[in-house]
Amino acid sequence: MVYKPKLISLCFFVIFLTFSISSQTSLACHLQSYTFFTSCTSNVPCTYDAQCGTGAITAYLPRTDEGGCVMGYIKGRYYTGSCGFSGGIGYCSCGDLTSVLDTSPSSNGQECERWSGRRCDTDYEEGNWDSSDSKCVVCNGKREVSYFDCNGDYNGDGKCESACSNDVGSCDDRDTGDYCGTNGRCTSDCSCCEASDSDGGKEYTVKGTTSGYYGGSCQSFNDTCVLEFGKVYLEEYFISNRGINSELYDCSQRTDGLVHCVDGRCGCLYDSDCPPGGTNNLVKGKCDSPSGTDNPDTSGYTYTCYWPACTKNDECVDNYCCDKDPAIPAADQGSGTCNWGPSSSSRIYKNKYLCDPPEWSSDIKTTSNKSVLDLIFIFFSHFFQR
Ligand SMILES: [Ca+2]
Ligand SMILES: [Ca+2]
Ligand SMILES: [Ca+2]
Ligand SMILES: [Ca+2]
Repeated sequence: MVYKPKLISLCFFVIFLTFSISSQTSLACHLQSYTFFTSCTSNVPCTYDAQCGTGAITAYLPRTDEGGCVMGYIKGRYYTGSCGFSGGIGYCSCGDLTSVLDTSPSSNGQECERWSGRRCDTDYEEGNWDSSDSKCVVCNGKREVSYFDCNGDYNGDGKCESACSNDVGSCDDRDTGDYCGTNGRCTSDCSCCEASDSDGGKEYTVKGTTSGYYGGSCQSFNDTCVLEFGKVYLEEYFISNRGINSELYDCSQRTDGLVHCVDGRCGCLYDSDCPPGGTNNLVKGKCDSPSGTDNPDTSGYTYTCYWPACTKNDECVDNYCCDKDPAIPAADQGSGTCNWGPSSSSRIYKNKYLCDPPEWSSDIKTTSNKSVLDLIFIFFSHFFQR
């Protein structure tokens, strides 16, 4: 007798528990389908629901049941509309614009939701659908920080995620420094930094601009002259491993006359820096620079050697002569090349002298000297004859 009420209570509890468990399995969180409309007009006569709106679609809403979990994917915002009867006459009644769901995802970045908890509404979480990894991710800026499903919450990989931002492009599911695009690497800001070098790499005679990944961001550097260890070097930038790299280059080891670092490249400063060039490699080089001979054909200073046609003998290397030297009679002048050197005796002018054959002037000199002597001789011989 004493224990009877407790026994009854226990029986009721067991019955309640059994009912509770069975109702939870049969009434677990789920998505219920409804008809929605893109537009809806209230208070118009109707006989059935579809007359109240246009653009009817089937979509879902979470049903609040006794626990469990369900995932939904935002389809858009639509109206509910229903035909309600009062006194035998139907009138349309429209609901508010409502976010409705699909049961499966359809696009990258689509908003995804999880409904769970005691009545499917105590634990709500939302994220973005990552279609490449098939998961609902939680974003921090352009990166995935975590993801979730009905089995739990997980740490994200922290990588750039196109489901989080439209700016991620080819860096989706990649981290800072990872390869992307055709010749790029991802920056810390999740953009793909493509590498390029205007002078094609290590071109020491051209001032180049190199752009690409450097230290987590996209940067650009110009080849430049730097003072290091008491000497001026060329700091040459180039692309390496899809990023920017650089080296110090000593222009003075060159043999083409471009022996100084000038304005981000190897160049000449003085005419003496330039080796012989031009026709037959016999023309002395000139440097288009303030300390050299400015080349009027190029505006400003290019700090490069050039070899114009010669106009006089000293513009040719030692022991060679210019066929346009002013000492040559105009009728015999050439187009301005250095020749008539000892290595080509057949080309010595008139086959007699180097650069200054007597035919150019000595005949005239001899004639004038002789006439003066003649006058003196004539003058004195005049006295002796007396
Ligand atoms: Ca992704
Ligand atoms: Ca370069
Ligand atoms: Ca260069
Ligand atoms: Ca110039």
